[in-house]
This record gives sequence, structure tokens and C-alpha cells, in this order.
Amino acid sequence: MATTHLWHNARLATLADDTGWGLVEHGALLVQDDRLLWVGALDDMPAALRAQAGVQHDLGGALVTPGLVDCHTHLVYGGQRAREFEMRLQGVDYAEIARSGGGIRSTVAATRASGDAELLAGARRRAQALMAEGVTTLEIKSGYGLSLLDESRCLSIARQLGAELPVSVRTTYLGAHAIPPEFDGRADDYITAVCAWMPALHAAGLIDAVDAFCETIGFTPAQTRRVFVAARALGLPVKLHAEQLSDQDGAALAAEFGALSCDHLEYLSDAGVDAMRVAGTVAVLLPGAYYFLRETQLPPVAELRAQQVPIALASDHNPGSSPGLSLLLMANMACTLFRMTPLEAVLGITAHGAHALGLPDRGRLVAGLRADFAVWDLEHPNELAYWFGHNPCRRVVAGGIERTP
Ligand code: DI6
Ligand code: FE
Repeated sequence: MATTHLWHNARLATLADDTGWGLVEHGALLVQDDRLLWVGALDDMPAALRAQAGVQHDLGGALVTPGLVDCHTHLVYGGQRAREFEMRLQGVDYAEIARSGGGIRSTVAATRASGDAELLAGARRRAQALMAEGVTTLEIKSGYGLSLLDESRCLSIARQLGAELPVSVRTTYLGAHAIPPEFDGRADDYITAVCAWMPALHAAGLIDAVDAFCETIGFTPAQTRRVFVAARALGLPVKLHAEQLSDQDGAALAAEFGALSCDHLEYLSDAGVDAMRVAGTVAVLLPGAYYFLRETQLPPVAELRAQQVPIALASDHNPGSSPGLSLLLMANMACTLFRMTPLEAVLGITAHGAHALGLPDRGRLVAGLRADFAVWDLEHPNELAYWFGHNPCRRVVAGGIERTP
């Protein structure tokens, strides 16, 4: 039988439900294989269970939270877009750059020109930066390949990262991210191709969910619907880049397909909030993109809160609109920019992030869930959303195994 590990002398922030931090003093976690067997105050642990603990780890009173979940990233790409950042500072806007063939398309060219080893090395470095802050689950989208071969390469690299690094990786097929040059002026034909590639990519085991960019500079709701119909035919869950730059009623469309999440949402309408509530769709807010694009339209946090739509936060790491690699900074910015509370922000990078990926087995410290947790050099979990530009993560356990953060 596998050795059972007892992690004790911790201040636990269990986030067992959404009503509070779930603080437990003198807390202990009993871990068997990759699962939490028992969570609570050490003194309350049944003696029979305690007797099972083969290895004991004294945490010296440190704060322990669930491992962090970054539920929206575009980690696999070639090149970078610092020059485009300079152009934006000279007054050219993001949509203008995209329309003139820059933006996503320039990253597509750089990605296609990069070898697999180079793409893997870049994505690995970025994944490791996120992991250093306690990330134990990471979603990675394709969307910079935009051909069957290059989407397949990017998704395979994401899968490979999950196999070689101690982090859970979920892959999302975002073929409908932009129109590649060979389909210029033929968006509908490109969507036909995106849908036609999907079964092969799925058969190769490369897709956990399907996403699209529904926007004036992306795809129309009708085109997005075609992608969702193709996903549904394969039994794949959908997500959507919705209402980032304008209101396209994308959230309502995604909700119609029972979407796991709608992401960005600065221009989300009340009707969109309502549709998401009914469908149980998670709102993924991306303060990094809001900040880096100097967006001024705030996502409707008060309405989402009032309708009890779960709010997750993610890095949206990508070279164009959010080149940051700190989920803790996103939590801080969600508070300063979006006026979320520290508790909401921390739920956003743990339990609600997991919910946005359709993973109810993680994101909280509760018996039966995965043993994914982070140990912090902090006194209270509200500090996770307070400090910025500094990494207080000291130890990480992912799937029951301690790794270097
Ligand atoms: N919205 C975003 O913010 C990213 N993708 C998307 O659909 C940005 C992608 C990029 O600019 O490269
Ligand atoms: Fe994104």
C-alpha cells in the first residue's frame, strides 16, 4: 500500500465553500496517493487515520492553500511582440494593428517558423514561472498555429508539458482565434477547416475543450456557433473569448451550448450575465489583458456577484495582450482594478478556476479532492491578493508529491 503522508502544523485556508477562507488553525492534511484523505485540525483527526501516517511533514505554522489554477493561457507560441507594444504607446490601437496584419497573425508567423524544441522550451519556461507561484493546474490554448499541422504541434507541446512537468495541463483547441493568411477574406471557409480538423485532433487525444474568439476582429456569432456545433458533435465542452472589445452577445451564445466559461467579458450585458447564470457558466476575468490594453470598460463584477455567477481569474498569458506570468498579480489587479474582494480573488485563482475547467476535484482543501496545495510565507490568505511583485510561495505539493515550486 502507498505511504500516507501527514502534513501538519499548518494554518489552512481550505476555501471549503465560497462563504469564507475556511481557516483552520493547527491544521493537518492527510494525503494518500494523489488524494486528500482527511483535512482539519490535527486534534480532530481520528486516531485510526492518524495511525496510518507513514511520513510526517512539519510545516512550522505556515499558511497552506489549495494549489493555484490558471484556467486561461496561451503559453505555446514563437517570438514576442514588444515592438507592437511600442507602436501602441505611439498611439496605434490593438484592433488597428490586428486589422493591418500584425497582432495575432504576427505570432502565427513566428510560431509556424519555430521548431518543436524551441516552442517547447519557451512554453516550459513560462509554465515554470507560473508554477513557481504555486500553480498546480494550467490550461493551455492553441490558436497560434491555425493550420492542422501547426495546431496539432502546439496542442502536442501543451500535452508534453503536462507529461514532463509536475502540473496538470488541460488543453483547449482555439483554431478559431484569427484568420490565417492563406484564408484571407474567407472567414467562413476557414471556420469550415477549423471544424474539419477537430475530429482528428480530438482522436489524437489533444483536446479537452474548444474555444473561439467572438469579436469584430475575430469571428462572428454565426461562425462561433458553427465551431460550437462541431464541438458538441464530439462531446467536447466549449468556452468563449466573449465581449472583450465589444458586445457580440457571445456569452448568451456560449451559454446556449452549456459553456464551461466565458472569458474577458468587459462588454458583457445584463442579458449575458443572466444567460451565464442559468447555464452555470463561469465568468473568467482577465485583469492582465484589461491592464495591458489600457481598457477602460470594466467587467460587470457587481452584476456577476449579484447573480451569483462564479468568477474566476486567469493570467491570459499571451504575447499580445497579456505578457505577464504571475497569477498572484492577477489577483491583486482584480482587487485594485475590478474592486473584487481578496476572498473573491483567491477563490478566482483556485476553486472557481477549477470550475471554469470542469474540474470539481480540485481548488479546495477538502477530503476526497486532489492533494494539490501550496505553502506560503504569509500569515493570512488575504495577503495573496495584497503583495505584488514578490513571490511568497515556499513549497508545493501537486498530486500528492512535493515538487520544487
Ligand atoms: N484575446 C486576447 O486577449 C488574446 N486572444 C484573444 O482572443 C490576445 C491574443 C494576441 O494578441 O496574440
Ligand atoms: Fe485569451
